Amino acid sequence: NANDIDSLRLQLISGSEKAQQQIISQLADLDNEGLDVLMEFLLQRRDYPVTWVDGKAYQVLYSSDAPKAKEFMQTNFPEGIVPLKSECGINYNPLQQLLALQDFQAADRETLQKMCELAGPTAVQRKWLYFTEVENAPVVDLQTINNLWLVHSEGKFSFSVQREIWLSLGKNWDNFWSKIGWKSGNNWTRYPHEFTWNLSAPKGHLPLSNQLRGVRVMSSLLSHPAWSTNLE
Ligand code: UYC
Repeated sequence: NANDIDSLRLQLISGSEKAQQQIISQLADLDNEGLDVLMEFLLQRRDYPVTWVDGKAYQVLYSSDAPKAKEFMQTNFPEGIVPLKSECGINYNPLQQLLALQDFQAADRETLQKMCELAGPTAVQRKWLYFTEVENAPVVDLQTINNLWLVHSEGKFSFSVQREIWLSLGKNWDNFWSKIGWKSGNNWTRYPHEFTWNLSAPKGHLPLSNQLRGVRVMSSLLSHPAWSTNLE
């Protein structure tokens, strides 16, 4: 009823992230009135830096069949809520859409594809990266890819999350692999079926970087200036 909705609306605006997360799920189950509150919430927050709480609200509306939610999204957020900035004219909207749908496996493929596009046509053909190509990747584009993952994974997945964990472990690769679920004991996690393609995965589990050719690419990626440059 109206009172409950009002109380949820207030808690959504003022609660902790944890509370906001739960309220968004509750609102999602309420259909119409819940969607109204989520739409109002997204509009109110559009002038502030985007967080994963916005991402969760966005995902509920994005997946809704309600015509008014569809119209609202088309009018206000046709390209999602993360600014899709690129220095080299790359279109990140397909990645945005896969992440909004929580299709993490397809989003992971798309991410590798985009990273190769960033590196140029020879990398696109090769389908993997040299560490020098990663070093030269533009800060803006890496930040866009990273923000998309972060915002649409409740803050769980992204290169910057992986970097934080890696640094917290003193850059010890073996401890890092087991922490993010890429290795168990002496065994590498096998691609693709042994990876966890949803939010029940360990923090930093995605996006993947194949280690077949060594750690150098991932080392360059996690050391990239993108993670310590503030463009705003
Ligand atoms: N794979 O094991 N991986 C592939 C990972 C390794 C291997 C792709 C991650 C270890 C082969 C992705 C891990 C290893 C192929 C990942 C992992 C290995 C392949 C698809 C845990 C053997 C086919 C994209 C660290 C012991 C390669 C791509 C080919 C593919 C990811 C084998 C995303 C995170 C050392 C044989 N693995 N990979 O890069 O050329 O091809 O067809 O890391």
